Amino acid sequence: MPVTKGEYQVFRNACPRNCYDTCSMQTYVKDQRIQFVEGAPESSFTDGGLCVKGYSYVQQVYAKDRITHPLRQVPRGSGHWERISWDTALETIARKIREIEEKDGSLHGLCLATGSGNHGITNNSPDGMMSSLGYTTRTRGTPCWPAGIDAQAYDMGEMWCNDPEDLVKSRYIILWGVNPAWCSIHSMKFIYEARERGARIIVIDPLFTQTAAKADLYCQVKAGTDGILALGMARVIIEEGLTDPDFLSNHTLGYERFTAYLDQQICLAQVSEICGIPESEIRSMARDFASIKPATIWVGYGMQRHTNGGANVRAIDALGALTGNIGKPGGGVRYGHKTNRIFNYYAASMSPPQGAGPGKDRFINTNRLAQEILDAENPPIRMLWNTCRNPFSQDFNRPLLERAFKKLELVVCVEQFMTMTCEQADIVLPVTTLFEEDTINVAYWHYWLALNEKAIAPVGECRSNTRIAMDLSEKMNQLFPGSCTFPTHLTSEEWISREFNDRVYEMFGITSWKDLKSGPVKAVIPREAWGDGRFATPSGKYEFYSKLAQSHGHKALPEVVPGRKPSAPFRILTPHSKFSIHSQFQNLDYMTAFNPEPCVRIHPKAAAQKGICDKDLVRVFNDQGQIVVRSRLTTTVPQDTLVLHEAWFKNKGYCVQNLVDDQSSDMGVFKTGSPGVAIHDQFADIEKISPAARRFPFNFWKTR
Ligand SMILES: Nc1nc2c(c(=O)[nH]1)N[C@H]1C(S)=C(S)[C@@H](COP(=O)(O)OP(=O)(O)OC[C@H]3O[C@@H](n4cnc5c(=O)[nH]c(N)nc54)[C@H](O)[C@@H]3O)O[C@H]1N2
Ligand SMILES: Nc1nc2c(c(=O)[nH]1)N[C@H]1C(S)=C(S)[C@@H](COP(=O)(O)OP(=O)(O)OC[C@H]3O[C@@H](n4cnc5c(=O)[nH]c(N)nc54)[C@H](O)[C@@H]3O)O[C@H]1N2
Ligand SMILES: [Mo]
Repeated sequence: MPVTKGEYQVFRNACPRNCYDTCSMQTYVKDQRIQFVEGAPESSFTDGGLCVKGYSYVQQVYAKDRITHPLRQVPRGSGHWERISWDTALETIARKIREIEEKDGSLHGLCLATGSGNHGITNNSPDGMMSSLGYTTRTRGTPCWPAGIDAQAYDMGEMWCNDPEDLVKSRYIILWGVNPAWCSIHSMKFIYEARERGARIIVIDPLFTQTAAKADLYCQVKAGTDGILALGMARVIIEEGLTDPDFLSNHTLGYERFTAYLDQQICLAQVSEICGIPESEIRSMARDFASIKPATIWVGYGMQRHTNGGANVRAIDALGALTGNIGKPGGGVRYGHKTNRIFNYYAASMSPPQGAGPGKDRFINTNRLAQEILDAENPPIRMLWNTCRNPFSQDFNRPLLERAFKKLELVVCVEQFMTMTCEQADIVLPVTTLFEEDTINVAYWHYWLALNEKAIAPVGECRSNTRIAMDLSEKMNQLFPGSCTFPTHLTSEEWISREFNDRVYEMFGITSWKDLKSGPVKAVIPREAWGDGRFATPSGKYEFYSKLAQSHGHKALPEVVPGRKPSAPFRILTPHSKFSIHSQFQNLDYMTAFNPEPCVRIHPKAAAQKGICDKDLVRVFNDQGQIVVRSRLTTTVPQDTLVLHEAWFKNKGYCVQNLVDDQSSDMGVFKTGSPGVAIHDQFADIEKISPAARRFPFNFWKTR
């Protein structure tokens, strides 16, 4: 039962977005309607506050354009939608699944495309639903962080880092290619507190971000050259005798080879030239980082989205090891962690039906969805079940995706809003928001666990992912007995209970998940990441020299790997926005009021060369496609760079993926099954649209 506070019933919720902060929330309900939300005060991470997106949730739930009943579009892409019943929708889907199986003798023609729309633990049910039908095709990997995960796995055995709340103990903090002022706002208070206690804050980013604006030192590195910069710093640290000899001799492997490499290959003058940072600045950063203890580096996901992203993260890790900062309070090279992923993942793991025979799922690279659909043969992918994912907004090479979708016979999209992907679907199934279902949430950054309670009845005919899986199972078995093993009658309490085990209870110091009704709880963390000096690598040491990396086709040492060659005059960066999480939130009226229009950010000098003024209509184009958008002149971007933040602006036809291709980054296969994407190694040109051209109706969304 919820707590009653005055005229409100107060429920526990947890923001399930793919975000560092994964906020613990409280939801105030009156007359069965959400009135407002706030951050939970019990979590010292959330600390009673939400971000601008979090505060817009009430509008998201009750938005007039939310999809509240199943829809069918005939033909696909025509815009001719009709309302259908759940029964019709599920029967159409069930019959198609059976048809595929009969035609191909397997279910590999059925592909699940999941993304990061909802990270609630029971929201892994779409995976379980597929397993319960048989052996299907699945997307594997993640666009967020794969290259960096592998890099840390080669160096230390796995990705793991200190509690972000321990940032307050740091005395020197490098925020390297990360923008917490926008992407992890709750971390900022720990950074500010560290500064109040005397820490210096350094930001290394090609863009002068809002985080950079708060720093003591901003270092405008050229994109993709972070590895070289780190190796330059390493050379200074070694030359000036600022290493930690105890840590190096007791806990590392390959130090001699690493120093030999630096001696032979790394020259500071060249480093300075390549990275665009003065030699004196590289020296003083290296000295300060090595001598002010404890020092820490937060490596962002933005900086590893390059063809050499993994190699660059390895070079940065090396700085933490050289100076013995790894394993110390307030120290370490922070990237993320998965230590709390110890749930049962019951909703995700079902057995195939009897008679599915021996078989295996077929996996495709999640970061190359379009190409993988086009390439899949014997059997081809015939049906796509798309959930928690908006590929037409978020996936790479949009023109190719349009081609790939033409190959599909049936597209089902489980969604809240009429997204660009729904526009390319045959059937849209309306899904609940976090306030309309029960689940539990943990983060990949902080160490809190929170309950998410159903605060209101589902809006309209919306159903949760798990409920949809149960209902499809029931329909399958009704039409084709024994064809699906997914449970059909579990209560949400049962779904949650089945995710817990003794290890989870021990980690979070609770005896029942129901304890979470009184508030979120934090994992009991015995020591800092790698605090005992034992690493999970083959040697048990920090490996400057990794044979494992070498056996996977990479350099054994964190060597310089050149970036992708430019194919057009400007680099385009498409990072994350303050006002959206990917394709979510920017579509709401509340957010449009803050951030009405998309734009391309360009340096005034570059703009002058192109005859572009502020707010001009411009065309950004490359070999793959184009975007028409207004310009914004700003000195926060380098002269050779254009910035277009990723987001879905409803009705504006804006889609950065017209320009971004699916080039893989160097690492990711080892730990996540697929390489990452070089999202920031993209190039384009820009031109002003002449007044004459503007007289013709301009099709914003059509690629060329
Ligand atoms: N150019 C460029 N592209 C990028 C990136 C970039 O930086 N630049 N970043 C990449 C990264 S790191 C990521 S993680 C991806 C994110 O890409 P996606 O995973 O596609 O992310 P979202 O747009 O957040 O969510 C997808 C959809 O899930 C829906 N949704 C929300 N809640 C639920 C629910 O409970 N159930 C269901 N079924 N659906 C729900 C939302 O309405 C939304 O349409 O984008 C990647 N793409
Ligand atoms: N508000 C908001 N918060 C979010 C998200 C969101 O969409 N909106 N998305 C969530 C998700 S799924 C993720 S993966 C995280 C991402 O969190 P972050 O990693 O913080 O976010 P990004 O904006 O992808 O990239 C951060 C910075 O990397 C910089 N960068 C790009 N290339 C380079 C380079 O070569 N070198 C260096 N040094 N810097 C470079 C970009 O300029 C950018 O400022 O945030 C999460 N939080
Ligand atoms: Mo992400």
